Amino acid sequence: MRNQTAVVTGASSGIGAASARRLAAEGFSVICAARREDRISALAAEIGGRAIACDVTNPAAVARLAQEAGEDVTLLINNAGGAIGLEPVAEADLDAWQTMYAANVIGATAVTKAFLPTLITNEGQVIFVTSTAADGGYEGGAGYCGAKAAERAVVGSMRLELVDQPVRIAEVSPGMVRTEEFSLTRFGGDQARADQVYAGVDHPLVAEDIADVIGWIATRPPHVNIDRITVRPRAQAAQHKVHRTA
Ligand code: 8X3
Repeated sequence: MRNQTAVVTGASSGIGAASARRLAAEGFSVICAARREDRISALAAEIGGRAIACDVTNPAAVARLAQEAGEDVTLLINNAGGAIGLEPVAEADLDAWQTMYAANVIGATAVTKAFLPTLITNEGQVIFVTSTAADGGYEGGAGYCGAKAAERAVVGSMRLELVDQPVRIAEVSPGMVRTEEFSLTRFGGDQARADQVYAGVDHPLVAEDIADVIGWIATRPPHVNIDRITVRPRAQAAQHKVHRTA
C-alpha cells in the first residue's frame, strides 16, 4: 500500500488536533500544520508525525508547506479557520470579516490549490471542515455564516470541476462542538461568554466526534466520495433549536 500522508491545517487545537491524532491511529503519516509551532511540534512528537508551521493566509507559508510536505500527500484536511465576533450586520467589524474570509475561504482555497496536483497524482482526497453556519444566517453570524457558505461554494464547484479526475472532495459540516478555543476566540478571550454558548446543553459534540467522522471519510475506498456530512449533538435539532436544561 502507498505511504498515506495527511496534511491537517489548524492542527494546533480542537478538531484539527483531534483529526491529526485520529488519522495517525488510522495509519496515516500526519503533517500537522498551524501557526503555533510549539503546539504542533508537541502533537507531531506524540503521534509520530511532522510539524510544519503555516499561516494559511500567508501565500509564502502555504507554498512552503506544499513544498516541504513532499510528494506522498494523499489527504488534505482543510480545518484552519474559525469565527470572530457575534455582532449584528449594523455593527459589523469589517476587519474581523476580512480575517474570517482570509482564513476560511481564501486560505482553505490557497492550500487546496497548492496540494491539488499532488492529490490528483496520488488519487487523494480533500476534506473541508465547514460548519452548519453555512446552512443559513443566524443573528450576529453574518460574517462567519457568509465565510462558511463561501467555503462550501468552493467545495461544490471543485467537485464539479474535478469529476473526471482521480481526486475526491468531501465536506464535514459540524454543528455545536465544544472545543477549547472556538468560542473563546469568537469572543476575544471572554471565557464566561464562551461558556454560555454551551450552558445547559447535554453533551455538546467534542472535537473527537468530528475527528471520528473525518477518519471514516478518509478510509473509504477510492471510488466512494462522501459529499457532505452534517454532524450535530442530539440536543441540537437545528441551528436555533437547542435543548437546554435550566
Ligand atoms: C458551528 C458553530 O456557532 O455557527 O461552526 O453554530 S456555530
